Amino acid sequence: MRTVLITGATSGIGRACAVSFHKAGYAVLATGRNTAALAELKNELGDNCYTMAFDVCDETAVKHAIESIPDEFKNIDVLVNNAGLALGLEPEYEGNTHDWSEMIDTNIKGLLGMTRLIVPNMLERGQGHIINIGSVAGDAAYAGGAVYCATKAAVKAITDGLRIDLVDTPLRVTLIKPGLVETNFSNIRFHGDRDRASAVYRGIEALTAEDIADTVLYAAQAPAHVQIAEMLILATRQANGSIIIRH
Ligand code: 8X3
Repeated sequence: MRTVLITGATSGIGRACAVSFHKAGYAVLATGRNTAALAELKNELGDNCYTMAFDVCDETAVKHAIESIPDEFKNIDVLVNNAGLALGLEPEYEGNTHDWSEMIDTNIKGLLGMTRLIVPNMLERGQGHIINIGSVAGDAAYAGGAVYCATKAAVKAITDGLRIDLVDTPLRVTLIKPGLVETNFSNIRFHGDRDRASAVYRGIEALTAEDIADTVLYAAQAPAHVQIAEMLILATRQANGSIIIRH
């Protein structure tokens, strides 16, 4: 049985990935900060699911959690670096520096920390796949998104760099770049302002978390000689991070 570790598995794309990979026969290591949501996921998936509560930004907690993974889940075949968030949509000159730090810490440093801890074991075993969740936001900046877009551009560079560093190994590295996905993403971005969050998805059929989980699973299940380097998945009435048609 293959094992997948998914960060940010308590909601949205991460949770949908946990459900999809489990259905596809993987043992799932689901991680996140929300212990109640992790317990609910464990309850839903049952066997072959192990949950670990930690914040990817907390280096010590992450290290401790990874060291304490039970033997049957220890050999991670697929790492899905999904944990990430957007905070705020203000012009850069009015942005909140705490929001910036949290995005940079989670989206960049958290992803790097997980990669640094998990990849050496994959290399020792001569197999593994790292799938990073980037964003259309990493392709070009959009109004009010400077720092979020920068973190996702960093995820693209970090993913490409890792692929270069691992090119002479059997390991594969994939970047998945979702566009407009209707999850809790905007609610978090707008600090719980539900009206503002729901307006983001009004008048357009947005992607679902399951749509993205399908692409992550597709990349993971491609034959060993096929490396899906990058996928950009947009809503049909979306052309990029800025051009979105709402009726
Ligand atoms: C999420 C997509 O376009 O809201 O990363 O930034 S977008």
